[in-house]
Amino acid sequence: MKLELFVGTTCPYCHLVQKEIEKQGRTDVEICNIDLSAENQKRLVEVGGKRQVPCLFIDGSPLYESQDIVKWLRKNPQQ
Ligand SMILES: N[C@@H](CCC(=O)N[C@@H](CS)C(=O)NCC(=O)O)C(=O)O
Repeated sequence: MKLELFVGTTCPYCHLVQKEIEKQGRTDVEICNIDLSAENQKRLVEVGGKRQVPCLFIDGSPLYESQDIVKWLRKNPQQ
């Protein structure tokens, strides 16, 4: 399963999700920063339909909302 987390550098909701990833010790989530890459920002808007971060792409399907992302990460631990 391919996991990509779109984040912003100063976004507190993103930091919360990234903390959960650290806490779980996950190495299967690629971080895509939209402030550092115009390409990441373009892909987020094209696929997700909005520029809001955080957004987790699960095999290319976007999941918005930090609490929903944390819930999903807890339900789907790294294999
Ligand atoms: N309820 C959302 C709030 C996310 C949010 O407000 N993100 C801000 C950055 S801190 C954002 O992306 N704002 C730009 C936008 O919504 O287009 C969550 O918990 O994920």
